[in-house]
Amino acid sequence: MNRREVIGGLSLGASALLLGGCDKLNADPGVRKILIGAEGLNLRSQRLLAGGLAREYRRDQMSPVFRTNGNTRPASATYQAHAATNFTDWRLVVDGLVARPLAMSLRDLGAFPQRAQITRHDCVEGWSAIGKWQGPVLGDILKAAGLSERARYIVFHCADAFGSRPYYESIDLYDAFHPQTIMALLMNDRRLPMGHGAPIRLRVERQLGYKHAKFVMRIEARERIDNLYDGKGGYWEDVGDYAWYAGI
Ligand SMILES: Nc1nc2c(c(=O)[nH]1)N[C@H]1C(S)=C(S)[C@@H](COP(=O)(O)O)O[C@H]1N2
Ligand SMILES: [Mo]
Repeated sequence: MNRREVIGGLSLGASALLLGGCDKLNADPGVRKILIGAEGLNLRSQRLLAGGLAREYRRDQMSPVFRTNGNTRPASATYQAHAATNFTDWRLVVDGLVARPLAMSLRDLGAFPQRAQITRHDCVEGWSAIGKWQGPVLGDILKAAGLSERARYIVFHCADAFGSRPYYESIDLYDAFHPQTIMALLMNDRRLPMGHGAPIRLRVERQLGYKHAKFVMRIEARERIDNLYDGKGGYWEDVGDYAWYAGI
């Protein structure tokens, strides 16, 4: 059986599994309101009709060149010091509405089961590239931290900024616990290069490129995002009026 058939066969099962895993979420009146009501046709049609999984590709379909976009070298002195020491003393913080705040080294992150996926990245500026990403599943990290019942959003705080505005992004729990939502440590089988977000970046495969936060330093579980920065849930959402739910 080739990879494509495996993925094709998986998609029904995985979306059933996903729905199973989301029973608790669906039972939450707030989440039900988001899924059914307020967020617009794109979110609803993607989630109810698309069958759940982003397409995965074969090795021979990988792009020979995967360009970088946005910031490629965070200016912060702290970040640069970590980069100079191969992120040995760097820690990924997981905090906010969690029972057990975490500060994880690259080794800790490597100890989670690692998921690999070859997917297509689509930038809103009109380019795409197919690459391989590997790292722990975000849901496993959130389970390790013990997400509070009050948490509705997962926010990714990045090391870089445009001027005085730090880059950040956010997703809801449906995408946070999606089986293809991973924190990538490897790109195309190598440690994530700085330009692509070293040491770790988000892959949230059914959304556009700007949601895939690079240089993630801190993952924060929150009840609300309307009281963070300009309240739209992400850097480009705040400054460029980009959609918060950027379904492909
Ligand atoms: N921290 C951070 N994450 C970011 C960006 C950025 O500038 N800073 N740019 C976004 C955009 S618009 C795209 S298309 C992708 C580009 O990822 P790449 O550089 O690996 O191609 O990262 C996204 N994540
Ligand atoms: Mo982008």
